[in-house]
Amino acid sequence: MEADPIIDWKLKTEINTINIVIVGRTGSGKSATGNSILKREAFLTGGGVVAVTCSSELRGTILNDGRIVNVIDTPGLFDSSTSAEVISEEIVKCINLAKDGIHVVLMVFSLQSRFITEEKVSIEIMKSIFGDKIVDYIIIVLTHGDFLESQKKSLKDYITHFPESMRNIIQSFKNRVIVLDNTTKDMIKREKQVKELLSLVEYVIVDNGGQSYSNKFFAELKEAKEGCSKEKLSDDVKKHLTERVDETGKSYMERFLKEQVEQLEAKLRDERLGRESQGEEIRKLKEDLNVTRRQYEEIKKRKAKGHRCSIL
Ligand SMILES: Nc1nc2c(ncn2[C@@H]2O[C@H](COP(=O)(O)OP(=O)(O)O)[C@@H](O)[C@H]2O)c(=O)[nH]1
Ligand SMILES: [Mg+2]
Repeated sequence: MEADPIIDWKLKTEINTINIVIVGRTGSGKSATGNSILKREAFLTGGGVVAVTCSSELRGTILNDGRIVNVIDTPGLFDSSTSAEVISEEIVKCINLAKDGIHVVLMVFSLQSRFITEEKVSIEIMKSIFGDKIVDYIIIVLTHGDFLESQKKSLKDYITHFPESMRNIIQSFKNRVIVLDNTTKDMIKREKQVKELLSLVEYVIVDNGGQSYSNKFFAELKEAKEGCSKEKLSDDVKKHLTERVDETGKSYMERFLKEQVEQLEAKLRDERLGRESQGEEIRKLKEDLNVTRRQYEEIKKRKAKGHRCSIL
């Protein structure tokens, strides 16, 4: 018998607890995004030493319809200084915190960020850890939407300045990308943004048939290690994850940095040739190129010395 699509939809969304994990670089606006969802200052924000989230934390709220939304805020897993061990440790912690599994991953990028190599690698790392299927659970959250407004630009216009691979990422998530302004004092706007985000969350849950992510991943690992204690299992998972993160981090980071150096060099050449190019534009490009070149040289050196990857 064919399922009635309306009943189907209702059944699929009838989960009582929704677990959302927020990942991204330090300062991208993860904690502020968590606070926007929960409508209170549940997580410390600021990006300063005191306000940086050191370890994954879970805070929850109850929606009008009685469902619970849990938000798990994480430290800067995709920062250049975060080691593969810390990433693995935090991922295991997140999965333990999300008892009913992870329903949605919010991958937070700041629209004000200029160096986005780490951001590109972060998607690859997520895929390498959880498998390609994780992509179906990811919503891209672009914070600092106020910056876009102040520039009077649409997202489409704005991202034309992003490196091609980052543009491709945003385009590939097309209907799962949301722009947020976490600082707005306009209550109507705040309400509208959260509603929009939660309907995207709902869309992802429905799209995944109401199945949470970690259940499958951990069930598989558990099966393989039957008979082990929980601590031993966690240790095994951490070890496995550390190796995956380390491997992917090294190879992707090198590839992406090389790609970015080439793109910036080409752009700089074009800007120099173009009559309409501004001095400021060229200065920024040169600055970006120098930073990216340094990062590229650094990662090549580390790789040659056989160091563990601390860049994601
Ligand atoms: N203007 C603006 N600032 C934001 C926005 N989201 C976050 N911030 C600020 O960016 C800084 C870092 O945010 P935080 O949430 O602590 O980043 P985290 O390290 O990723 O958790 C804080 O000063 C926030 O107030 C936004 O949408 N617009
Ligand atoms: Mg934080």
